[in-house]
Amino acid sequence: MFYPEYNKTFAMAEFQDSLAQSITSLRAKAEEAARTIATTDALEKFRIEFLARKGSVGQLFEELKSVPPDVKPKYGKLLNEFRIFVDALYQSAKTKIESTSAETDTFIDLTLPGRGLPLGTRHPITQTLDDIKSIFVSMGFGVVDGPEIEDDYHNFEALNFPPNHPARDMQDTFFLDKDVLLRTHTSPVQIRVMKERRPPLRVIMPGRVYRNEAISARSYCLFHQVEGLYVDRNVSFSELKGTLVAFARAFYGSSLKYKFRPSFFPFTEPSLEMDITCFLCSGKGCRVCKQSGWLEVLGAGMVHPNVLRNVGYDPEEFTGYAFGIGVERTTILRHNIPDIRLLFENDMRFLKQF
Ligand code: 2NL
Repeated sequence: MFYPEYNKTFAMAEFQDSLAQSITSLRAKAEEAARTIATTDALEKFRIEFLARKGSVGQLFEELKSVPPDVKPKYGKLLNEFRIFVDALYQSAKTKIESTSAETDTFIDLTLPGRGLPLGTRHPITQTLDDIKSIFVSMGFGVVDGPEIEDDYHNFEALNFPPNHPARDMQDTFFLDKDVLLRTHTSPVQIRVMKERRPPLRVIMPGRVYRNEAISARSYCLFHQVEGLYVDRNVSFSELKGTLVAFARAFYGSSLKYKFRPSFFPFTEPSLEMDITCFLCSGKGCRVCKQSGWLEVLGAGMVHPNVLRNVGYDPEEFTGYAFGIGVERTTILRHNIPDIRLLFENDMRFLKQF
């Protein structure tokens, strides 16, 4: 375009028309081109055609050089705005391509096997609990549970603990209040069950119990028990022994050797403890059985007549047996675990081994 110096007014008018026309037609062209951009190649073609130094927009800026100086700022501003507009077309086409190519260009192999989630295992205490439970359930025992927070009556008095029995001592029992405590055994559940139901009664109560003892490799302030109870007419001591032997064979193996020793519990009379031959040394004597060749596995006895009277059963009509199994002790023996505290630390390196 030529703008004669001598007629500025004419030149301005002509330039305005001409530039306005150029912008209008270029704008339509650029919009159309931008709409159809679908690939990175097309995007680059658009940039070269419109935005590069020698592109259409650049050409208009070249023309601006020959525009009379007094109108230059005005048209410069107009052109700048147009360049920003075309650049915006370019940027939005670019964003569109980038977002779609991320989806279409990434190859996803749907036939690949999924990433496996690490599987948890049952805690060794839970495994022992489940094993003990299923053996007694198969013999016809029901499973019941009850509160861990108890009162003196259910935890001690109803179980024939004399008023000044050392087990009631502050050293052994966690008291929450004068008459409120954490149960020291699961027996209070049996008291509750016997008060609610009438014989025949054949139940086990697995659960957590608490003792305020010095913590060591052998004892912890918290542990688990499975207690069992059978009350009916003519329940005998030999039936108790038969049941315990059947349990021990199922749990420790059928070739097991055992013996019963007389013992004492306030809530049973007579009372016994059951020993089995040490399965680590087969009775020869080792660290685990303290060279005795025998392992103590449970305590049991015939339910004391006072306990039966306390729950409203006539001891002349009904007899019963009861037993208690320490779950931690059983687990420690079973796996030869050196320290009871390992069972409560939840260290994955330990738990993964079971
Ligand atoms: C042990 C011994 C035992 C019982 C628990 C019991 C419960 C009632 C009545 C009579 Cl309601 N007895 N339980 C009886 C004998 C022994 O546990 O050494 N446990 C780890």
